[in-house]
Amino acid sequence: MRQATITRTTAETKIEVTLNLDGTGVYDNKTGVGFFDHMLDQLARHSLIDMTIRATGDLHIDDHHTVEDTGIAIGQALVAALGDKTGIRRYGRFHLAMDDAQVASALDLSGRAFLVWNVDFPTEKIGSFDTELVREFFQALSTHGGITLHVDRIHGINSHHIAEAAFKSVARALREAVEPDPRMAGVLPSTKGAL
Ligand SMILES: [Mn+2]
Repeated sequence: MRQATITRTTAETKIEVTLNLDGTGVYDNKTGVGFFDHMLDQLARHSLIDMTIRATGDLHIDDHHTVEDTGIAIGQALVAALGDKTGIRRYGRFHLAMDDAQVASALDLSGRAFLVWNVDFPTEKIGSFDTELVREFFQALSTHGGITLHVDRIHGINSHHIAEAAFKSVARALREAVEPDPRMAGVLPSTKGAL
């Protein structure tokens, strides 16, 4: 079964993430940060990865540690659930339009963390949420998931739409990359012999 549970506890946060890569996009995400939950729900729904997340963080300081550490735990859970990556498509990409916003994502489950982030937000806040935390989340996901991740905002004028388009576009790219490739059953999609 391609599923995993990661529990990560620090002085700043306690996070539990359960993923099932072969799911249907069922989610139950509670981090105490409303907008972030809304984004995590998009990530699950559009990647078809079942996702249960519980986070208790130092929100009296701000949302930063909770968002970053959730990204770390999701990355670690992805690595655990993917195992040796035999038979997966490995690559994914998706241009996603949402109202005024268009975001393009391309990723490689390479084991090599690299984030290219070209997503600017017209506002510093979405409600009480700091827009700079969107990058923090994807940086943590890339680093701890061993993902080469490129995300580009093509255009957009509304910060909520841009953030949501980013999460949905990464979700669709991730769906493609983690999917079994029927032509690659039992084969590692690399000439190096390891991913
Ligand atoms: Mn929304």
